[in-house]
Amino acid sequence: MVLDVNALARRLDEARLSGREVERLTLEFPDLTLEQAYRIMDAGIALRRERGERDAGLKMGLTSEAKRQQMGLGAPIYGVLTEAMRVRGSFSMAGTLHPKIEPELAFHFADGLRGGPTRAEALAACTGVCAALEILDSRYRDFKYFSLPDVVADNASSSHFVLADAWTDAAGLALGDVELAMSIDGVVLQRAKASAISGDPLLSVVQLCALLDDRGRALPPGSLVLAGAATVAEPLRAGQTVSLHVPPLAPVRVAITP
Ligand code: OOG
Ligand code: MG
Repeated sequence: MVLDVNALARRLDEARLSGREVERLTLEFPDLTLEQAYRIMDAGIALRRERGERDAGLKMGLTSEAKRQQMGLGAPIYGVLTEAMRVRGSFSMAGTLHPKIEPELAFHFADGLRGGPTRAEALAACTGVCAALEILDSRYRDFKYFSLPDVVADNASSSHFVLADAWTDAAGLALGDVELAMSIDGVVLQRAKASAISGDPLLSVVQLCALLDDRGRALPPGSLVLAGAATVAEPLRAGQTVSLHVPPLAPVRVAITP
């Protein structure tokens, strides 16, 4: 069977826009490679750009052991974030399929990053860090995909993200030691040190640059980067308030509406 990258990107895009799940692509294309999956992701993002969505940055996925075990997948991947995915204050469940939420850190890079930076180079280029919540959703039936190419083609389950109101200079922080505590309705359900993310969340940025470089790409100026969840994701329900505390960073909170 011939792999039509644009047709598969449209299939996933329509699933997202219509709120109707589809079967994972590897049922039809068992030999789908990771690079083909990234090309499906690129084509899906191109559709969103054609509709006027502007790039916000990139996200790393599966950078913590907790997430790799939750999803049964073995290696870090990346996805693309657009400004249309940014949520402020409240998030509506309308049109979602099976959203989940997870605790993250976001980094900002005013000048971008090229090639394969070291941790020190990534830190020097970093123009701020903040607490972030990522809302995931999968276009696949029951949020099951079983393979890295499936999840990559679906833009690494990206749906939305929420950032804290204030950025902090990363240089003064022991980044691996900060603690992330994610609460739903005031009860802490997930807690981990930031070192759960790639050993150090800036190393997740280093890994992202390597993945981009492998594909002849770089981190564009003005990008934000989600470093990947520190813990497993929690299912979302209307009426919940989700907050993430990562002292000494500013906290982030989102109210979930029907
Ligand atoms: C894949 C996306 C993983 C993370 O932070 O690890 C991710 C998924 O869980 O469906 O965003
Ligand atoms: Mg994530």
